[in-house]
Amino acid sequence: MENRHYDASDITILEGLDAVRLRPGMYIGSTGPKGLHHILWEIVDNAIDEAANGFADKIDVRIYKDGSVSVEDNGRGIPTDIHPKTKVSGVQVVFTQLHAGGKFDEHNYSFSGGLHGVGASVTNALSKWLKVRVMREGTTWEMSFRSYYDNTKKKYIAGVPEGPLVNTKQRTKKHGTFVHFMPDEAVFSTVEFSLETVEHRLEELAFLNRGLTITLTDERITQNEYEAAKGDRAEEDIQLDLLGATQPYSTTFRYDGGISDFANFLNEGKSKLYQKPLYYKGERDGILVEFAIQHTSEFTESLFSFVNNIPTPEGGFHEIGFRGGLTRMLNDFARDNKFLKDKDPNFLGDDFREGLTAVLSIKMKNVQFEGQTKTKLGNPEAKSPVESVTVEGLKSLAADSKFKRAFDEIIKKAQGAARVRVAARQAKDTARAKNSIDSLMLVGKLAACSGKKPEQNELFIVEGDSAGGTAKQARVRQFQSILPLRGKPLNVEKKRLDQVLANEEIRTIISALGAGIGSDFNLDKLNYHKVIILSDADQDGFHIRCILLTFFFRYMRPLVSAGHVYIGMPPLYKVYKQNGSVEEYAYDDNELQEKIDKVGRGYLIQRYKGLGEMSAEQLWATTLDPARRNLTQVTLEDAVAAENMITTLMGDRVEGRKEFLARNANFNKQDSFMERVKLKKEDGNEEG
Ligand code: 28G
Repeated sequence: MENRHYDASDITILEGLDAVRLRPGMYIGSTGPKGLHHILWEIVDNAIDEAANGFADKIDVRIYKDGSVSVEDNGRGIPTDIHPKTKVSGVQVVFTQLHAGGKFDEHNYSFSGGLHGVGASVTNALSKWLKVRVMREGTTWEMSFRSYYDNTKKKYIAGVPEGPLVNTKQRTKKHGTFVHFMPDEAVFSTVEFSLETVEHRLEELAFLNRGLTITLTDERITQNEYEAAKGDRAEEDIQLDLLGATQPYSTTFRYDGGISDFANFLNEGKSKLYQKPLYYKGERDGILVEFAIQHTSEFTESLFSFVNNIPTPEGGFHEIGFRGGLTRMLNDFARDNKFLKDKDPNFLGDDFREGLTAVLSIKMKNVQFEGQTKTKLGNPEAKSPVESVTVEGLKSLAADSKFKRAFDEIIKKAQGAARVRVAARQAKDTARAKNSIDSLMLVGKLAACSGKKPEQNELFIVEGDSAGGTAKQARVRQFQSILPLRGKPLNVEKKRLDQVLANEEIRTIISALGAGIGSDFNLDKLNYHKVIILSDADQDGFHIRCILLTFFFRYMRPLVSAGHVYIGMPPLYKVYKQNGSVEEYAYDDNELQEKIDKVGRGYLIQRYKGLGEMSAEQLWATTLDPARRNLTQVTLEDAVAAENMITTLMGDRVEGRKEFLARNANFNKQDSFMERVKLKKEDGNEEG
């Protein structure tokens, strides 16, 4: 290899880089794909710092066909003058001195920690070559570095300048820094940058640095190839796109809403309790705290936290402070606004975090990362400032009339969560207190099967005591359980869902299923792998079905998503001959004509107004017998549709309700709403 070092005195400086080369893992964690990307993040971090300090607003990242990568910013450009102490240029210092990157002058906000911020010199040390171009004061400066095996010394020499920083005299109006490097394949197990990883991280950085424009270009693939691989554009369209066939894949990220946009992005496609995320930025004891929160109608909490732009999925003291602040402020708010009466206990933090999507980004010095993957903030001093800023921020937001509704929605959601929590505990207590009269009563209603294999067991939830009684006679005891629901216990129009939860039959369902409820719901404990709703084909039956689906959707969602819920379809008509020689069942009006034709002359029709009118034999033949029945598996979308029904039906919007009832007035048609939302047939029950 060529070894035209321009100055022997550099060798002392370079010894640091040789150490990096000798033990890369000490500086970048590993020499696998993570380490490879790490040397890119080092360079990107420097560009981000320049932007965070207000000197750059654009960063371009490019992956080349040969596998090299470049980063360019439009900042001030790394200083080119000779450093009086070291007698070399600022550029050379940045790329050859360990820890020269990241933390420059005292005045700016520059934070780093852990393996991050080890500096651009580490990237240089682990690259085959690295080229820098600085555009400053109207001219262009260049310098390049190289790593090679020294045959006489029998070792690698890392990041050696190929010459001093030179002014190319190339005049330019641009300003900024351009760094282009080739990861050394002798160091890394793979030198192939992952477009997905790079793209994901750059988008994250664009969210975290509001207003910053970040572009990514990957010359290894064309625009068309990318889109074909993603599959979000029609194949024909892609083929016709001539420009896209030649242009390298390129994308631009810029979020003027910063982490508020991030929260919105994370909630895309979900139903939100309020549209504009609650955003605040503040500072306490030298710690910058920024958060954006938005609640959805879902149940899971997702908190995305960052320290100095580094994700902290393992959490840490900043998250503890944030959660504490959220709980404290919202409980205060609930009490001040009479959502909580004097005698009421506080909400739990969990109640406020149901359906919460939050982005928390803090900046602080001397970070200590801990945990399995070193992504947990270990600085205890971060907790209290984050908590204070969170409380102060939420207070100021709540005082703003624009956000009043959002806070009300949050509290209402917490009330729901608290009710479920209490109901879940009650259900648990009920299950535990096996001998209590209460539980005996609950069990009394349930005609439980004798078999003990949940995979084989079926629970029929049957509308009405009389149909329930028939079903008990008709069932196969070994694997079919019957739970009758009283005629009108679920007056769903009048009752809010929380009241429904207090309902005895619902509690019976919870204890019969045995898998808990809400966040405690555990599919592994489920007693029945088929939960079959059997209701009449009239308005009441329709309501009961909706409320049950809504209940399952809200409080036992995994039950629905795992496909355990079914709708049993009793027939609407029996077509038969007086002498009993033929009997055919029709499940809708079309089928009725078919069956009439089939039975032929002298047919009679019986129309079933409800399940209660069927005999045990008929119910068995049409609805219970696995070989003959007509079961429809409920999908998550069906449950969503059912929930929408309930919200429309039970909400204050009378027009919505009228409209809905008008549209669905034809209850003869078994499935006026189920028809619109595609239902999957039970396995092995192919009849359409
Ligand atoms: C494009 C890829 C990565 C950078 C700057 C700008 C300055 C700077 C960077 O200073 C401090 C002082 C001398 C070594 C600072 C410019 C003050 C005034 C800067 C980057 C340390 C480094 N004017 N932009 N470093 N020196 N962008 N982008 O790396 O001793 S690094």
